[in-house]
Amino acid sequence: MNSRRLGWLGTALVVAGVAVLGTSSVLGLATGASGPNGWGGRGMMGGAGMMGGGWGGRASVPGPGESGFVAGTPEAPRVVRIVATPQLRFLPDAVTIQAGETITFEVTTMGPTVHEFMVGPAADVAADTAGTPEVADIGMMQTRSVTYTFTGSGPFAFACHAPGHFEAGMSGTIAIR
Ligand SMILES: [Cu+2]
Repeated sequence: MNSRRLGWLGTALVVAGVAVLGTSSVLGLATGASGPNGWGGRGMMGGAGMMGGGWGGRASVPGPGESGFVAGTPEAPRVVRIVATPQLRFLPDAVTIQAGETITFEVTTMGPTVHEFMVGPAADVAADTAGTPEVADIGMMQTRSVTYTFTGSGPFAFACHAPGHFEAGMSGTIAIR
């Protein structure tokens, strides 16, 4: 086996590893999102390894109606983690908040498609209005965060405005409990 072949094999193994990692992470998120303790820290990720101590190993924070819920404030925002997928979807695509809460959205891109994350009044989010809070250029396995205070009764929403993504359905809803 020559060195060129070894190089190819190495690349293939890395790609396979990312694919497995991505699948298990998304499954873990989908499963844990329904429980009060979240999905972090107990799954296959183990909080270390390839993620380098990133979002994979951290516990999520209870939301409204879940035991241990603490409303986010400007001084101590509540953290909501969202995965952006190559299928042009957010997981989860529905987030529940308490009126007036301050939330820090930590958005991680899973897969090679670069995403954006905009949050605010639903009409502004739908129209991609300039000045609406947003993080852009979230590359594969990168996490970017944006903090927003939900003042008023809404409606609020979030969306990705990378070309074609919103039109393909890459958006999410905010429910006020
Ligand atoms: Cu996107």
